[in-house]
Amino acid sequence: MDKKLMTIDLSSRVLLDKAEKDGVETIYDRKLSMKAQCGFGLQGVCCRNCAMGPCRISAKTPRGLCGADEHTIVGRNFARMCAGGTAAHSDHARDIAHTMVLTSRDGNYKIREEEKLIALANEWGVEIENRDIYDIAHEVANVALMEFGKPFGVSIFLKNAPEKRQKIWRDLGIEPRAIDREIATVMHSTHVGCAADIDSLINLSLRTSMADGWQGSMIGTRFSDILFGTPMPVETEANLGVLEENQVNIILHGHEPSLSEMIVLASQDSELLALAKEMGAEGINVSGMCCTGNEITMRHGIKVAGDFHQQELAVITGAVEAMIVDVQCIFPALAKVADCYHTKFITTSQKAKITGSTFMEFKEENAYEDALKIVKEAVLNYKNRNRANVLIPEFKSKATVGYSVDAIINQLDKVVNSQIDETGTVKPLVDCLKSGAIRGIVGVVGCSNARVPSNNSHITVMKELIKNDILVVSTGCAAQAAAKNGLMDKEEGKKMAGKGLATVCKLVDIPPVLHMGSCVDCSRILDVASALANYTGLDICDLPIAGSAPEWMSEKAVAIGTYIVSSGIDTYLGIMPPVGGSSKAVEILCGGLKEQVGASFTVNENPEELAKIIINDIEEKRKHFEKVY
Ligand code: NFS
Repeated sequence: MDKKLMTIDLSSRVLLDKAEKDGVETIYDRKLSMKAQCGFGLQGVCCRNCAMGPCRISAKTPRGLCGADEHTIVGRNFARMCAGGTAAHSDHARDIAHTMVLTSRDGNYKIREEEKLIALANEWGVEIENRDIYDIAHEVANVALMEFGKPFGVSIFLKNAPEKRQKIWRDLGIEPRAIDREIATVMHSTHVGCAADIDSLINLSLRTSMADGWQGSMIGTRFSDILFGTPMPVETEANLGVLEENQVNIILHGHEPSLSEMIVLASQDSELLALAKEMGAEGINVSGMCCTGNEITMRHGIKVAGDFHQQELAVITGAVEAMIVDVQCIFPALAKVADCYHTKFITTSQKAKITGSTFMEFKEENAYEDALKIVKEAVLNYKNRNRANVLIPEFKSKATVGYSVDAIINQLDKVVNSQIDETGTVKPLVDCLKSGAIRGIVGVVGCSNARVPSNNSHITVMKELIKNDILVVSTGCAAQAAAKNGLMDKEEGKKMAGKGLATVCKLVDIPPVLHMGSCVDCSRILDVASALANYTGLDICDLPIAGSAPEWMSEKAVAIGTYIVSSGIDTYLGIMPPVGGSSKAVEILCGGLKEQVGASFTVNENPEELAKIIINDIEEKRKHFEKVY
């Protein structure tokens, strides 16, 4: 297979040629040499949960040594994926909550959104009268930290959901209690000799994933906004063409804004800028990758260098002085690629040390100093760049990003006659849905997966949806694919949208695909869905909305998909999860759940077909919506 057909991204294609010339291996080479993948693993019927195994289920061996059948094994593996994803998102949130504990008037981290903090304090019953804002912040952080291990009660956020939804969760027993507890329960229940009932294993998977969406991720997003600012529309550019020929290029890759915010700040330090000049550079150019890229582009318009599949290619440009990472979605392969160029691959977190990288620990307690040291390392490295071996592809696209829920409501207010109607609500959006100008809203989210050509499914699905007047909201690497392909450019994007959606985009002044942030910010999508449901008095499952992850790959994505479905939003996957070995698991996830939570999964690996199914289902949902509202 021609390697260049494994991605539709033009920058990536240029750099794959360069990689070949430079003799550097990338994910695409590894994918080609991997050839056939393990069928048992793909089907989810391999159990490694005890050392009598691994046991693999086949027609000849229908049970593992303990007697576990394919349903039990698939169910256990699925539950563990949900727990892994929930752990990653929530541990990120925990770090942000700890960062809030460190805030002070003269410290590294400050409260940027006092109003948002006060609102949360009120929601949580934290005393605000006659108190210093930082005292309030610390107490609010403590309440959030208790969500990880509180011994009694359920997630503090559930009450924001429509009441009908809350009742469904209560009746099914999937209200998440404490985040760590749900993860521990799944690890316990999937230990040898515990749960061996597919219904119960899926029920546990739902509850754990709910601890991600309706607990951990909500803390992550709310606290990041309070600490670093609520995103508002801002212009940016996306793709590897954002690297600068004559500047120190720093790429921030990973997830937590506590590091990336400090690096952005440090890169503006006057002494470091002077040092960059001394090294012969015109300045310091910071850009982002993966979800850290999303966090900083949403809040500051920092340019997006690329997505998950472009991390090695960024180094292969030969123009990157430092790739600075914290946690999650970082290829260990970066160490070897960086070795072939002058790039410093700098790991910063004890949670994600990588052999062959330069480890420079970033501690929130010492944040700015640590960030200065790291940026200095990059600046000093500029002189080592081999100018003869630099290739920065020219491709980049304009994008408007920064659509937090607050930002969306602000935009909607533009069409409200404030003398007659209330501002600050989702009413205009409901009116658009009701009139049919917008047929529905779909969250297209998630990763890039080398099982399909990079970005192709994302772009195919999104283009099809907007052409059919469906507004798309996006997070994660899907959002980066959209940004790179002009779908978040207000002018270019509108041309690709159907008439109804294009008109709305013009009136409200938005692109047809809205960047809502990182994967943790899928919690913003839950907030929009709840706001629409609460405004209309309907349950979330009654609205013409859907979720889709056309190229998902991570455990985090499994947890997201599962909490989105649990929230009553049908979810459409472009990659089959490893559950195919259990007919019962497939039946429940892709059917039975509908009766329980009002939504289920649909899988189709052909993106054109996937888009068609979503559009048809949205139209079906509209029939019901038009009747009940
Ligand atoms: Ni989400 Fe972000 Fe990208 Fe996938 Fe990775 S960066 S948390 S997991 S690959 S979208």
